[in-house]
Amino acid sequence: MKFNTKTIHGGQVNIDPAYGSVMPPIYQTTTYSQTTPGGHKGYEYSRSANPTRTALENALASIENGEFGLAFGSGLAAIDAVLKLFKPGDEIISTSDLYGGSYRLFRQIFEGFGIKFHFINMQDASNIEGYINNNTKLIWVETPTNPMMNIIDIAATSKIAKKHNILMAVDNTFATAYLQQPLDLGADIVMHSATKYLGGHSDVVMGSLVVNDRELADRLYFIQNASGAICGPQDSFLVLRGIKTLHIRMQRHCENGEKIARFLRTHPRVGKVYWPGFEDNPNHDIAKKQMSGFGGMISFTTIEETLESAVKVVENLKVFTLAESLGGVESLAGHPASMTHASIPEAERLKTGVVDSLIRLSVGIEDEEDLIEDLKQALG
Ligand code: P1T
Repeated sequence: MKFNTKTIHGGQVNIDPAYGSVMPPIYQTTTYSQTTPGGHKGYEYSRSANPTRTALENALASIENGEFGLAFGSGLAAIDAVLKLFKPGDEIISTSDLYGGSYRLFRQIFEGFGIKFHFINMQDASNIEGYINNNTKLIWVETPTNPMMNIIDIAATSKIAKKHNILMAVDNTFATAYLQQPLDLGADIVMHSATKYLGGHSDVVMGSLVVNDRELADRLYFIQNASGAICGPQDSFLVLRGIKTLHIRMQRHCENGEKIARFLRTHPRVGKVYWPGFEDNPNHDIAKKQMSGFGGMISFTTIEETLESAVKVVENLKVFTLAESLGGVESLAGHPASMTHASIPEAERLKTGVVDSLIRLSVGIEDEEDLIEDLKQALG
């Protein structure tokens, strides 16, 4: 089955054996009757499994070309489940430029439990090996990174991980399975904040993991059930519905993203523009190799390079909404230094380029002319 068909049908066999409903029923139930202790139809308690969540988990696995999908109450809950695979003394290598909440979870929760993190620049994959030792258990890759849009070579990184027998996880939130399929490139775990493009309508907070290895899936399922950070049936239904239009939304996000990136680059009040589709972007070749498009996320700085100038621009936007999050049909603008990445110490975020004048755009699927007009008036 090809990708566009998969978004609509993937994993969705016999979705409603009772009445043949085309959309999966929302099984709004916590529990399931048993004829005798243990005598049930595969479902006993909705933390352990729920049929609507199963339908979603199968769809998630299908679009990522994976075997096993797991859905969680948020993206961070999904990352939290991955990190619970490890124990004190274990070491994890992560991209240094990543979502502020992931950084906070690593540093302020799991470091306290004795896991050591190395935050490094992975744009040159040969940087990674210097940080590997006998305790290294995971390479955590976000690509494109949030918010600097750096691209990490997934295939090259997975080769290093395999050579040293280390797990590799990719946060695929920005690209989605439409643009990039990390498991096919050698990753062991693909993670999503499904809150973003998978849900696609800014109305659900959710996370997901997809893996191919049964033993790894069993361990993650054990954690999902034992720790309990699952999502509910209504939200499962909504994200399943979102996935059905992922391909057409992403196509439009990419088209609008390109128009806006190229517009910003020519604007006299704009400083740097970060978008992997520019031919002279240092990561462009890798982006072209591993992605089928460049997505709808763009970051840029103001020419004045001041906090005040960036704040003025985001306050003046009218079609773009100033808000956290991304990946919905509507365009959003954010100020990473004070919003999504405020939990990263200033010195750390400045090292990765998250300066006070940086603005991040999640380009929606509105008419591009309206988005460009809005940016023009806000920058002017
Ligand atoms: O918000 P949540 O569903 O828990 O997902 C966390 C997360 C993980 N990974 C990436 C790449 C993300 O961008 C996020 C969430 N990010 C935002 C809310 C944001 O505005 O960047």
